[in-house]
Amino acid sequence: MNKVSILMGSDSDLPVMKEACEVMDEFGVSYDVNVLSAHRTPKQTTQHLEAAAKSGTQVVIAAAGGAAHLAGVCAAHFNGPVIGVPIESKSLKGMDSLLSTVQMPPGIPVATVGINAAKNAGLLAIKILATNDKALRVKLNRYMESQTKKVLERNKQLKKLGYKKYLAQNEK
Ligand code: RP5
Repeated sequence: MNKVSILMGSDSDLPVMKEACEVMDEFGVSYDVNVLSAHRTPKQTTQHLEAAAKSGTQVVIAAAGGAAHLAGVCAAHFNGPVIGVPIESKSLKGMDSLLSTVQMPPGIPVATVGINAAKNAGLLAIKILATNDKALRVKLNRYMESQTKKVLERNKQLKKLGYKKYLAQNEK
């Protein structure tokens, strides 16, 4: 049983979705990653979601671009939390993906992150799992602390160098 199942409508989404995989790797959470489409493989997508629910998968992350129905289809077939990642599209820069993922009808919620925000989708999945997993909560706290430290260190450097030197140093 994998705790998280990651789906994307096309392998062209993988360069973005690898960031969600990296979060799972970093936190040591089991996951599977699949190219399955709401439109091109409707039957296999449904079968996968039903099997995932039966096997005890707890969170689904679904990414698609354009007329992005994948996350909605996942939410229709999987009773656990579904996180939608709208993928940036060529013609409308992902606004089409964003609106078709986020604007779900009442009764079928999809927790939608920003356009191409696969890392946040991964972290949201970790946060959901951590509500019921103490070891994961500890890892999450460490992650948040290290993020805070990094920003404070940058602030210290900025104050020390002034903005011109700071920028010049980061351009190197
Ligand atoms: C969507 O159509 C996919 O999620 C992808 O973002 C988009 C384009 O797919 P490809 O034509 O690159 O396979 O279903």
